[in-house]
Amino acid sequence: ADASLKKIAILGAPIDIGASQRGTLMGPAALRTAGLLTLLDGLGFEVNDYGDIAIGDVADLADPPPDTARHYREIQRWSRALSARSYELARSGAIPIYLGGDHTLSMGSVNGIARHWHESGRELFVLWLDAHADYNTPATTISGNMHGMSAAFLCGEPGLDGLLGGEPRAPIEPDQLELFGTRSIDKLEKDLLRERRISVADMRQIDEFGVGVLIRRVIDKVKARGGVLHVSFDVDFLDPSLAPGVGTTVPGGATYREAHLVMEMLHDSGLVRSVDIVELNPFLDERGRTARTAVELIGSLFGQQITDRPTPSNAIEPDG
Ligand code: 4U7
Ligand code: MN
Ligand code: MN
Ligand code: MN
Repeated sequence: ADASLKKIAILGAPIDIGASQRGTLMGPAALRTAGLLTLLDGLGFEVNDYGDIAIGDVADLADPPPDTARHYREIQRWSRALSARSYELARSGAIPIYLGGDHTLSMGSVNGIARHWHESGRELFVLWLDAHADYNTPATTISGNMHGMSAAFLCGEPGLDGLLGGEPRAPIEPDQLELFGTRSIDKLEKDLLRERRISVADMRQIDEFGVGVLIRRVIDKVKARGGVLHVSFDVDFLDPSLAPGVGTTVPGGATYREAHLVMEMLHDSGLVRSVDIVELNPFLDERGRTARTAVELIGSLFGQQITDRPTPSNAIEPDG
């Protein structure tokens, strides 16, 4: 087994201007307070916490900001810094876990990771656990909030072309994106998803077939193509009764056990190489419940089990 796979790199990104509700900037601190590092350490990982990324020394670019992308300039700074850092972290062989921050974090984190896997000749698949599709562009958005544009940006949709400046952009193909847990899509967003034939495991499908069947389908697809997986976990994937600490709650989300099963099966797949935890808003949380739930789920993603089955699938597999 590849020893570097037992290394986890934690990086916080206290961004909150991508959303309309302020407060996700406290997310990294809340996730640490809820015991994320101790938990991963206890699961046998060598955990390095690189603190929160700073954007103070990132110079502003001069490209014209789209007028329907709010706080474009600030998000540009975060995205450029994150992409560069994320590329380095992915290259080190460790498993990066990014602590948000709102979902604009992924524009930087996933771009850097995608660049790395592109250079390594492996396909990167992105599993988007989220109530929303985040497939708006400056041309389709109703709110102008950039956290609703990150998946579209990563698939190379037009409208934010200058966002990364000189930082190399590494778009994924629409068939490398897997939306999961979706239950709120805007009208123009829906049209675009259909046009691009993006795979969507929405809540209706989850009700009908169960998360087990649907997540197995994703795992099998990634395995068949020799790819690796990035998990972009928007906490609003979870039902609001279980995760009140988010700004954009949508009823009818994943239950406690559905979410854990997803994470457990992903762990057993051995495919996960990087993770975002985004949209946790501690200002809206109830006594840390949402933060603790998110941390428990990351535990399942990294091998926490009810019984410790001594099966071969019980470990992250070395690169094939
Ligand atoms: B999140 C929305 F209009 N689609 O674009 C938009 F409903 O990262 C929501 O998934 C986006 O939380 C939600 O503003 C972004 C809205
Ligand atoms: Mn999201
Ligand atoms: Mn969401
Ligand atoms: Mn949100």
